[in-house]
Amino acid sequence: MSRYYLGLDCSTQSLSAVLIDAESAALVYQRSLNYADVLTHYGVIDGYLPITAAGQVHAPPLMWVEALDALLLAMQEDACPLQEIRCIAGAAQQHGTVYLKQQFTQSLAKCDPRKPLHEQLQQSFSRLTAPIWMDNSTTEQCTAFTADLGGAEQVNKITGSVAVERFSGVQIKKFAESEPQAYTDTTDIMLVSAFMASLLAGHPVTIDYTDASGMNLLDLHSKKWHQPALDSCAPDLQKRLQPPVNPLLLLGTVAPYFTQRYGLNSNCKLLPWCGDNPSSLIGLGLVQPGMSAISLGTSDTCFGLFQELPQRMSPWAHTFIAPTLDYMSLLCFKNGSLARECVRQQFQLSWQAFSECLSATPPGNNGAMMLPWFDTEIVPKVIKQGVQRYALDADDCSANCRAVIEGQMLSMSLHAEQAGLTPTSIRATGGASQNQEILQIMADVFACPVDVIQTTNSVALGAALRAQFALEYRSWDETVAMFTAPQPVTQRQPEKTAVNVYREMKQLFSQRVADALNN
Ligand code: ADP
Ligand code: XUL
Repeated sequence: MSRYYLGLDCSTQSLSAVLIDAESAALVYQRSLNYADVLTHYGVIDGYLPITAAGQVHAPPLMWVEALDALLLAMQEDACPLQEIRCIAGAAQQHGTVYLKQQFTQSLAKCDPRKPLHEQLQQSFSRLTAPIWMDNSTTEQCTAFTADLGGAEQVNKITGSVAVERFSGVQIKKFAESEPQAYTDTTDIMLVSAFMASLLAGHPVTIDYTDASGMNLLDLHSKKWHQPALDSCAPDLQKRLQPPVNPLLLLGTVAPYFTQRYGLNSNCKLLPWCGDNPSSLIGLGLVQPGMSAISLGTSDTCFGLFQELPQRMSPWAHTFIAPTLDYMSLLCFKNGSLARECVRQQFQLSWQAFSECLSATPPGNNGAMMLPWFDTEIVPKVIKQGVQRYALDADDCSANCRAVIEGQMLSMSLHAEQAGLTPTSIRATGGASQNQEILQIMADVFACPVDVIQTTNSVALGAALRAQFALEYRSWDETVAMFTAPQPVTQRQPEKTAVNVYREMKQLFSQRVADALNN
């Protein structure tokens, strides 16, 4: 019997697949499909719709449906061995909510494999767009929710995070308050992860523990919905969510639509989908406490696994249940790739030229510094966007390239430290982790070695490894070992002089962040 496992990643900008063969320990296939490039008719830029109201960032869920068909078609055309796949797992951008009518369940159950899925699901939505993690339009709801639950510390202690705008509970609250009739018409509310899993299963699948912990609604201690949190957000919310599921519990087999249309095996098993960051933890091999990872994607994230819930939760970190059923701590910085892209585009540089600018400038940037708030920021909380420059000419190409990267790394290091994450080694991933000059600055600022693993798509790889774990019953260490060994050639070591420069610079940076936030 084959030992092929497929991992899918429905991220902000693209849907990706990674296929592994556990027999030969080989990654046999990878493919990624960018929504803005391939599904142009949805009109998304960077994966979301043009912004029509302050802070409101939405994406059309039908686009993710169509992307799934497009990806499977591409895989079929590439002669990917779909028939051989034993189990599929997936992961998706966290926090985004999809609002469905009763019709969804019926339409899914009777999907005709001769017609594309999105044509058959058009009438399924009680809300045509889904707020995604970049949405920060719910400050008012956060305030009311926090008061209902007895204060920020209490919310953090129970749900693993203080109330945050992008988390699903307050997003649901805003919808229920502003569109009560549409909320009444909603029978199921899913996260992007559960929505995608439902498509593959052919019936509604509930939210898994890992992604449920990104909603401010789950009691992390009992792994059950926290009733006062549900009650604060919307009436009869429990009915629309169903109890959260263990991410390692098999869901059954793939729906006939996919076996008939793409030749997937009718015995192919399915797992619930996770949040992308929890999945990346596995894809990076972080199955033991101690190591940390930094993902340089649309958002930049910094995270690590631990076994016990901390006594005191940091206000910066989000604590999620990990796919191993341990815990993970995560800090999310919104000004990630999009901020780097702003500088690159301002000076019309290729990534190669951007890297050359980094090489041409010294650590510390001759005293220039940037707070890279091209957009509003999550960590630290910046509600009004605005890049701050110190001793930095806005037209100086090289200095701005270095300043944006140094600003990002200093901020990550500073806030990770405050949340108890002081890595002794880092595994880097995400689109920008292929950039060696960026990784060198990371190693110097954090004063520890930085490794990169073979695939840039640790989220999809993590999903494939979860699928393998669920069917093969090996230990986590054994499951991840073959696929997550770092590449020795790409290891970046911290350089002593640069480390000293950044140690001093961090203090000044910290002061400037505090001053900027007070103004
Ligand atoms: P997400 O999964 O969040 O959609 P990715 O992890 O796929 O994002 O990262 C995509 C980003 O990677 C692009 O927006 C681009 O800015 C960045 N990227 C690609 N190549 C490089 C490079 N050589 N240097 C820096 N950034 C890069
Ligand atoms: C994490 C977060 C993002 C999204 C998109 O809290 O909001 O990392 O998961 O990748």
